[in-house]
Amino acid sequence: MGYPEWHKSMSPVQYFIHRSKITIEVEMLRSLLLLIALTFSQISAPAFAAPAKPFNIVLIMADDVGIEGLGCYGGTDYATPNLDRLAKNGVRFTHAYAQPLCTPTRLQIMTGKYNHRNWLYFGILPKGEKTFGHMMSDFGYATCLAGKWQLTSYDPPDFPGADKRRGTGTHPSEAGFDEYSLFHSEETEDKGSRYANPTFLRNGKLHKAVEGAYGDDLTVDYILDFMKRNREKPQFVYYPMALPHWPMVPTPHSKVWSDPKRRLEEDPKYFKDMVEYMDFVVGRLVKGIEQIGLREKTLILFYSDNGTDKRITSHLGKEEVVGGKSKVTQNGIRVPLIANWPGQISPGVSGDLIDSTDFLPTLADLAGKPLPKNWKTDGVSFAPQLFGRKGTPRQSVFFWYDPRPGWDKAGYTRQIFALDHRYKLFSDGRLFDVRGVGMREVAVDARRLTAEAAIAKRKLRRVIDATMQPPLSTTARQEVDAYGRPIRKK
Ligand SMILES: [Ca+2]
Repeated sequence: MGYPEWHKSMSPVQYFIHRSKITIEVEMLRSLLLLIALTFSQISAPAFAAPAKPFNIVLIMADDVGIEGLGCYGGTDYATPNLDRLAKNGVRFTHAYAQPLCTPTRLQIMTGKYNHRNWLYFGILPKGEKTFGHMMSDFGYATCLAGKWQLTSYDPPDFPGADKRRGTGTHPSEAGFDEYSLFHSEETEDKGSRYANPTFLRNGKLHKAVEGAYGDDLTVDYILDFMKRNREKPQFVYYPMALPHWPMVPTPHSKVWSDPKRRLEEDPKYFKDMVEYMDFVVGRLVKGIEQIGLREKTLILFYSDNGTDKRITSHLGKEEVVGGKSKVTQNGIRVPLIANWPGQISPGVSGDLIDSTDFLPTLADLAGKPLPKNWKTDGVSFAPQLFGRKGTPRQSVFFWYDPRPGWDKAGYTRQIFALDHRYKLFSDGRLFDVRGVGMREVAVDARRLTAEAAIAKRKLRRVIDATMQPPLSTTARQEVDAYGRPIRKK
């Protein structure tokens, strides 16, 4: 029988009694919960006492890897010793979620808002949006943004309607960070390689096809140099890494790397090398922070922006998991989240629900500051849970997912849904049982709901209705196709 792994100390019967009590409590307290956790609320004071001395926060976000990519989550195909060590000595979250694609998650993590608030186009962070970079800079942190961007411009020039969207996003220089070094910083057709012989924009200077270098190696070097130079200040580093996103190409640890002509050779077989190199660069960053004497002052978070590439099949224990990137199923949205800070964070595993809007209020809590005046977030801080406290865990996570308009997005439709530890409800009424470990999802027959399923359905319906209240972006108010043309629904 599957039941969540953080309840493994209970028998299934105890677990169901426990869940039933929670369900009743949720029902009784729904008004309060909606008020404090589920609505678009403004938080005016910190709910959490951060450690007294300011410290550094390094937020690493991998590009396209679900929980099955990491050994510490039960993945069996890739060696990830560095991440496994961070998890073993830190807190590993079993129920962290992300949107199924890059831009939707990147908007949420940087602005603390669900996509229906500020979504315009794929590959665009709307100009003028305030990010956690602005917030942490205002709090007095030295701020560094390094890795992949893809939020200034996306559509190729010949894509219908592209002239309305190209270059309308936020340039890295406007994103709220003191310094940046980024792949895909401007037009897509100029982006070059993210891996071997990388192209990147560093503080306004474009470096094109740097022969012999490898993207994430340069990024880690840059971050360590930034941290060394700013060692006297509290620092916030956001590292949206390039790995292990397509194209599947060799890494410096691949055998064929010794032949420079083969370094951009594409083959899905290189995915294993890429996941393992992702782990290696995380290890190199952690070791580098140790070597510059900042490890005791540095909290490290590791997260991923969406599930694994659909071309890749991996294993989670004995379960075969086909990569679910772009899909709204567990294999598309269930991602790793690890927090590690030696001497400050006690080892543990948390089953609390987390989503990408939660990082911004968590960072504010960690900085010991209230959110800036008039800043509204959909997120809920998980800072208390990092330090062994109960906090105010979410009772559900919400998704407004529609990656249109944008190049290559014709196959997508709008999906609005909410889920908890047991059920997932779409706005159109489809209900799924997601109870248990792994990627399980089973459609529930709406004509034969158990009492528990009926209560959960009502609860998740209220979450969707409450979260969908304004403000809404123009794209959320009027559904459009991949080319930005309004869709008239009958
Ligand atoms: Ca991604």
